[in-house]
Amino acid sequence: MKKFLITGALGQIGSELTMELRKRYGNENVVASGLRKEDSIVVESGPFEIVDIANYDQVAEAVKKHDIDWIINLAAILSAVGEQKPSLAWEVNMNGLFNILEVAREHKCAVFTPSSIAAFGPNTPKDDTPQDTIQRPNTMYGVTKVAGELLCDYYYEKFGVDTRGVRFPGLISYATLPGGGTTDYAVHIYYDALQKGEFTCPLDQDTYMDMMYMPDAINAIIDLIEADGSKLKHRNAFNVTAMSFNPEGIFNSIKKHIPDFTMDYDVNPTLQKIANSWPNSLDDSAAKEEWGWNPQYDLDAMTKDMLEKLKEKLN
Ligand code: NAD
Ligand code: AKB
Repeated sequence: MKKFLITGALGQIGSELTMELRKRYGNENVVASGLRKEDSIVVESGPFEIVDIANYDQVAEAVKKHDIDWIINLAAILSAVGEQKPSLAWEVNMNGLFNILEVAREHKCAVFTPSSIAAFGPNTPKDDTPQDTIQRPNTMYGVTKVAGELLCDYYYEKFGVDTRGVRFPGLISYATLPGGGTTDYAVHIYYDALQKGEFTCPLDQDTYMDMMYMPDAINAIIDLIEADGSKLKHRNAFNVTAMSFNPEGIFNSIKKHIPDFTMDYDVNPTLQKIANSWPNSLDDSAAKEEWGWNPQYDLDAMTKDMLEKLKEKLN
């Protein structure tokens, strides 16, 4: 049985991935980790370690103690926070990733680490953005993501570390709030629709971005980890997407369930600049061809499920 170490396990993806992996591989085989212990089912349901990925020794200790086969590196600083704290973003996203890869090389672990649509930039083709294309991002988060893709490729080519990753779009979920990104509005809009009946959107109405519902993101990670490595050509940077919409699109989808819901705009220039530099929609054919990527949720299916689950959670 494989043993996993998940870094950043209390975050938006980690809190759900940990539970799904524990279901499939057994609680004892999935070690969650984070900067501190919190009241969470993730901490209570299986092994948990304090691991700051910027601290090489903490990463190495956790890997040795639990005899880890796979490190799933979800610890990161996201785009909006990264623009406020660029040196922290570099420290965690680059030096932290370097530590993960070094420990993986020494202890013969495989590594999954996600990239993002942020790895693209203003001169990347915006529509049907190809798998292999221009990547000149203009955010610190984007710089660390494109450099991270290259670093993971390097560790595979040079040292044979089995590195894998996807370029996630904005992820929408109800279990854990997002950690400070540009796509977060597409989560907050559901909370405000249910709790206030109105939402003020920080991005303008023409802003299209790729998005995905969390169950598809969790399946993407597990499917890629379980894929036959010999069939993978784009190991660390697979474009994956499930839908592309602008604020009007998600608003109209919610309005089908909450007819009185209203939305206005108060554009945040920092977020808008970031969003404008990202693609409108990705071409994810390489992921489909190389490991069978096949998302299940479109916008309306996601909205229906999000509203149902969030209503239960908020009651
Ligand atoms: P998140 O912000 O919700 O969670 C990240 C976690 O990392 C947090 O719990 C934070 O406390 C922790 N962390 C921060 N610094 C750390 C450090 N030095 N050591 C250990 N832990 C640290 O992020 P997420 O949304 O779960 O994202 C996980 C990964 O997926 C990141 O690499 C992110 O770039 C990528 N990604 C996420 C999205 C999305 O929409 N959520 C989209 C594209 C890519
Ligand atoms: C962000 O907005 O920073 C993230 C991402 C798309 O990487 N959600």
